[in-house]
Amino acid sequence: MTYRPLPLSFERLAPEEQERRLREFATRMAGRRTVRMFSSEPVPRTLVEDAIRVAGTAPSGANLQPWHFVLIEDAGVKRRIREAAEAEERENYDHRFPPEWLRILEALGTDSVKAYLEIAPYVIAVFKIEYGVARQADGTETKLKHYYVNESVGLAAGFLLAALHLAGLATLTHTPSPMGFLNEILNMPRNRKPVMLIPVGYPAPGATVPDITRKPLEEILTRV
Ligand code: IYR
Repeated sequence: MTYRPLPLSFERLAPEEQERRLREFATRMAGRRTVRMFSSEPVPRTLVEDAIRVAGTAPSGANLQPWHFVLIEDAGVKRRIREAAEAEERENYDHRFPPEWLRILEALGTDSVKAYLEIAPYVIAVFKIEYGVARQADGTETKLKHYYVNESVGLAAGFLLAALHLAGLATLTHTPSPMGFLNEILNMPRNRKPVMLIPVGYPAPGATVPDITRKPLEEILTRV
């Protein structure tokens, strides 16, 4: 099978317009912060679904789109996820994290209490699809290899965070570890592995964030 070449739809911008658009996007993105204090104020589901549609436009290895998103709104499911995540995180903070990791987390003020998993109106569970499953005519199943799965899902998650931010919503990238419990609670098959949880909503009134800074361009860029 080969793809048919289509004429590229490409908008050539005037230089001033290039600068204008980038300045606006750069300013908006610089204002994005990870939020750990959420309000339970409802959010239109269509906004979040539209943002997930944006995530699905990310580039992926061989265009295999090895991602799946579970949009969790049900209070009972959110509670079960919170309980399971907190149980793992208690182990992490009390026994599994080495001292140097605990020190770096202490500066951020995180702990094993994950109330946002219940308070935020939505939690998006991001899964990677490690391999495809093709059913043969005789009923047997064969695995279809996926390529650059971690890179592809990371890109999709980045698109998702940017889209939600642009829509005026707060997000948090949360990675309870290990998170196999998500397959069980969300009834996902074995070839889908959880990558992260993203609570989505409005910030709680008076929410605070740590006074972190981003590395300046000169530190993150090498010119050759
Ligand atoms: N997953 C843990 C610990 C944690 C790890 C990193 I790296 C962070 O940037 C923040 C927290 C937790 O969610 O508490």
